[in-house]
Amino acid sequence: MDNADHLLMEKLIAEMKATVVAGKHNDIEALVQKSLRQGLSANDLINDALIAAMDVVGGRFAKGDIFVPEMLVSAMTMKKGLEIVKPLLQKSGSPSKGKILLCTVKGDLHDIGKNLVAMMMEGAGFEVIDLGVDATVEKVLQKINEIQPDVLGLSALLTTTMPEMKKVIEELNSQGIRDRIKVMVGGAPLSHEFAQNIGADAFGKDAAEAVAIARSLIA
Ligand code: B1M
Repeated sequence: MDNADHLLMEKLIAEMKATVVAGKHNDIEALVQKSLRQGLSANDLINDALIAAMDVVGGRFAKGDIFVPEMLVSAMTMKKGLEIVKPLLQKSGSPSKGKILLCTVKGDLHDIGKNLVAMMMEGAGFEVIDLGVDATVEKVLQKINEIQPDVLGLSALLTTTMPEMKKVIEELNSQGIRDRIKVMVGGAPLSHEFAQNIGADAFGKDAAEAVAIARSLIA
């Protein structure tokens, strides 16, 4: 890539980031398609434009500069962008590398990060069963008993919903099935230490790390 290409990529990334921050959901698809046509990689697009934009949005929300409706429109804009990148992350035809049950825990409606993890997992050849958001302990356990996944992936973005993860693990213990399944947790407010404290097998910092961890947990 020469200097002119590099500058063009930076300009496109900045434009996409600004579009998500401003919540211009009608503009994002064309911009993402244009960036991919120009040779921007799906990974750079996701990390440097889409995720980076949500960090800006979160910062503005925390300062009280914007409110939930604005945050929601930005999230919708990011999702539209992700949908276009999704096929590029997905491989098909190869046998499943393992079964992953994913969800966002009870009380928590944040699903962008979880969806990204799901896309990357599918792209890496895992079969992903997504229980969605606001998943109660009962719903998670019922699904585990039904489909017998290799890994349970729990996501939380709110400090107030993190304790739900511990409740799921406690329930796995009390049903005597904890040793049959690996548990990975993730989400911005979590840490390795938290994962260890609640008895999870692993903490995934981001979607790429989540894939690497799933591989090692299943191996
Ligand atoms: Co909310 N929100 N939100 N929000 N929101 C946060 C999380 C917040 C940090 C904003 C802030 O104050 N700066 C704050 C939480 C504070 C706290 O708990 N300490 C917050 C709040 C307070 C709230 C409400 C309470 C606001 C209100 O109503 N007053 C409310 C709660 C609703 C609820 O859940 N019950 C709320 C609502 C919303 C929206 C609905 C408007 C929207 C969500 C839309 C949606 O997801 N469909 C929203 C958004 C968009 C955000 C921010 C701005 C962005 C989150 C995001 O999508 N990030 C967020 C601020 C921030 O995080 N910067 C914020 C991009 C995403 C790709 O990253 O989810 O971290 P992330 O996922 C990463 C990694 O964490 C990891 O991989 C992903 C990819 O790299 N990962 C995993 C995630 N899950 C994983 C699982 C794994 C492994 C890795 O293994 C299983």
